[in-house]
Amino acid sequence: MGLSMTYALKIAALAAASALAAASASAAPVQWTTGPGANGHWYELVSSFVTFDTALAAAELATPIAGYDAHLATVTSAEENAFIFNNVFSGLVWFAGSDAEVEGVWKWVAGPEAGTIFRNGFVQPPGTYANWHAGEPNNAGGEDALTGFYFGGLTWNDQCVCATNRYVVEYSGSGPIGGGVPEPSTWALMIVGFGLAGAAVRTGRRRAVAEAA
Ligand SMILES: [Ca+2]
Ligand SMILES: [Ca+2]
Ligand SMILES: [Ca+2]
Repeated sequence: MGLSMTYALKIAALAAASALAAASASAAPVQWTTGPGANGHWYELVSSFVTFDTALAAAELATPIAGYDAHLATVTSAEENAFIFNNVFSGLVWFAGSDAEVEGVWKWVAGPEAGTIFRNGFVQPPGTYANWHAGEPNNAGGEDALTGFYFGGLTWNDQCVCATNRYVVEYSGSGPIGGGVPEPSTWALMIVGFGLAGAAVRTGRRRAVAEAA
């Protein structure tokens, strides 16, 4: 999550995410258990068309699978990219990459890899993976969010955060439950806390009205 994302946008994204949680259509999660790079993570396509920020927030709110915490998918190897393409969805989806914080500096913004830079200007940092389509990312008209499989194959594109796409939730064993807490979870929890406080205030008001009546 970029620091540039305003609090108001976060609240709007979370509100949309909460609404989505009730209405989203998703395929059954698929676990990656065999083949090179298999990590035991679960992957799930959510077929609702949502903005990047909503996908990021909604993925964080997905119910963990057996202790594997949920986040918008991070794709950190060719094998993981191919696994998702072949077993989860081969069409256009959001992944948890963003250069909203610093233009041209692409980071993973969810999951255990949150904060890892996978493209720095025109340089791919050693040990990282990316699969940009030729000529991408091009920031055409201002594009700060990562989409996979945009061009019909395995390659990636940068797209406006305002676009609406399906997305892939990844359930990773080393997420917030087992490791550090990514920033999006922190604010999601904070906003849930505010929501509860608001509900308490509303209940109090109703009580006051009832007592006055
Ligand atoms: Ca991953
Ligand atoms: Ca950009
Ligand atoms: Ca682009």
